[in-house]
Amino acid sequence: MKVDNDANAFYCDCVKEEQNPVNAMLRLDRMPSIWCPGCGVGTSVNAFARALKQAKVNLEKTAIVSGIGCSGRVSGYLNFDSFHTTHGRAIPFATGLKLANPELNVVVYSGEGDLIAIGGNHFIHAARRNMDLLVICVNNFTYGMTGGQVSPTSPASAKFTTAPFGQFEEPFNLPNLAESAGAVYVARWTTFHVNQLAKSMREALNKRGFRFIEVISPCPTLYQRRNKLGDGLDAMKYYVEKSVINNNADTREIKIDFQDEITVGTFVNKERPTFLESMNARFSQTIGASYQPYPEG
Ligand SMILES: Cc1ncc(C[n+]2csc(CCOP(=O)(O)OP(=O)(O)O)c2C)c(N)n1
Ligand code: SF4
Repeated sequence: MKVDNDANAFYCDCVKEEQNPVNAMLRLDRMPSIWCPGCGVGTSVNAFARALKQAKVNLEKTAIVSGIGCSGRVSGYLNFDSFHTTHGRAIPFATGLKLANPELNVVVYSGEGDLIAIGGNHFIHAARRNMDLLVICVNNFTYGMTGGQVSPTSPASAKFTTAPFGQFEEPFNLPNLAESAGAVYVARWTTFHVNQLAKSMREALNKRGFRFIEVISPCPTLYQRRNKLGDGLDAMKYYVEKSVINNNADTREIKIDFQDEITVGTFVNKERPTFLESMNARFSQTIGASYQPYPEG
């Protein structure tokens, strides 16, 4: 790795502007990132940056919101109006942003602990309302940032700092949770499926309503080491071996067991009125012609 010491930036020559098409999307002055070698969060960001480049959305009006955790650091590395909010509060913050300025494309990008444990209540209600948000959840089955505790997706029998004899609680199946709560777009990919992931992200960026993408991602430092699952490359081998692409799979059937099959694909892609469309329709109907519709973005 050749290090560029001339500029204020400290990054390897593999990320020079002319060489990498996604550099404009990133805050290179903040590189290197905090993520460990083999971590999947950065891989997901690469797919997201490519999707942003290809999506037909106004990048000037795109905002990224994340909560707390290793995945929650994504907002700090993206070259957009970005907000690093408190733990579990990315979705309510993003909801406020969207309602205050409906023209914005608001993306929430965070971990399953942040979004589904402390933030679980916000998640289900935003999906129920069909709030116009794209939510990207990096699911590494653990709380990485705080030392490898059990998370709401931790597979049964895997070990964690808080479950040294193996965890036994039923994990959430996130695509099914999102669909049941009302999401209009639901997909799951691993960090091996970078092209499919970028395509899903692009598709979801160009759609309105509550859109959810789960990214199954390695945490070699805490989850894998404790469970003797090797490094980042071993995680990729596991994803190759055990992933089954099944677009339109019934989300009730795609829970993830410890080191077992992972069903990936785009499971839901449908239309229903967003929160603001429903609000305008209801008030127009009940108040009548004097109602001035709220801008829908
Ligand atoms: C109110 C509050 N409670 C607890 C914490 C500690 N905390 C920080 S990150 C985190 C979990 C993050 O897990 P996840 O979202 O899965 O992200 P990862 O680090 O695995 O990417 C917790 C519990 C906090 N910052 N604030
Ligand atoms: S602790 Fe895990 S999730 Fe956090 S940066 Fe390291 S590998 Fe990634």
